[in-house]
Amino acid sequence: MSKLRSSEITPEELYRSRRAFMRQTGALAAGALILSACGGTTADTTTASATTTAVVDPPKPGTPAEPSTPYEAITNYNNYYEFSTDKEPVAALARNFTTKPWTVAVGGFVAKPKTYATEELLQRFPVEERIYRHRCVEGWSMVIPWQGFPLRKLLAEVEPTAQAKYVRFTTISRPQEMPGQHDSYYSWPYVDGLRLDEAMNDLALMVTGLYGKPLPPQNGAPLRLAVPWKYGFKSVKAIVKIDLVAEQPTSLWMTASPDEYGFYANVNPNVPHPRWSQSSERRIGETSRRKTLLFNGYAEEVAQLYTGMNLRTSF
Ligand SMILES: Nc1nc2c(c(=O)[nH]1)N[C@H]1C(S)=C(S)[C@@H](COP(=O)(O)O)O[C@H]1N2
Ligand SMILES: [Mo]
Repeated sequence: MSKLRSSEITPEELYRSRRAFMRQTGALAAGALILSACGGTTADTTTASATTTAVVDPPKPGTPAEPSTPYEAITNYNNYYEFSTDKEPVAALARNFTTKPWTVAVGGFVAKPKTYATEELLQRFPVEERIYRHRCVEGWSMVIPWQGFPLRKLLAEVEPTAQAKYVRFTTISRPQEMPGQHDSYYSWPYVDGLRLDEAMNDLALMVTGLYGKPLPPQNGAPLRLAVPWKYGFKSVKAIVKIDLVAEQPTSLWMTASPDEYGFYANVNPNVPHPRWSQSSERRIGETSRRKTLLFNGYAEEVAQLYTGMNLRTSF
């Protein structure tokens, strides 16, 4: 993101992304000429949405439910710098990424450190569907039907001790399969973290699936985080290590660009990124921008975590 042009907000990029999006959803196959007429083509929302039911944030009375972003878009427009700093190539580059066998080691300040195989996690923690808004710091968003289990259940099982104040998530190091990890501009492996009470919030989800299918590699298989009230970069992919720590972790993004990315990264339309506004966003599949909501619309669930904090300065 620090190398990123503030691309998401230029009309040219908007056009290009919409073309790519339509190609992915098959809209172009139906005829490129509809491009100019397809402002928010409702056809965009009709694909592959077989399994959606439980909406985590039910629509307020009189408000239409937000349709889930098509599977094709969620799985072909990916930020995953281990593979590429461009979104479109990620799916192909990640296709043969080895996700089995896989273990995640949970340790640090815990009474019962444990290394779990993915299969064991799935056995121990019943998988739920959570349809979450996903807001990237670059200014685009999706609605994603994840499957997974609340992180709090996993943390409870290892029993954090009194010294544990933060949780640090680490992505796998595997440069032989992840070409982006040869780019020494970034401090691999990808790391990010949460305060312990944030991590214990019921919304924080360990994701194992998408649209009722196993999580594809480009979306962070076999295990990634979804923290829907924070910018997307907090939702770490391909997690192999979860450490309970005493000090606030320094994320890859804080290291790469400390003036632009902080630890909290709560979605906040009132605090601009140094290079662009955060007041609105482009929902993938829509043409006009929509207003970005404080805490990405999850204030009711999480605002109490930040009582007394200055949300303008604690980015
Ligand atoms: N390991 C890792 N996790 C990551 C990233 C990354 O580059 N590497 N990108 C983040 C960013 S910026 C976003 S917006 C989301 C994108 O998730 P998605 O591709 O499933 O939509 O993943 C986040 N998690
Ligand atoms: Mo992002």
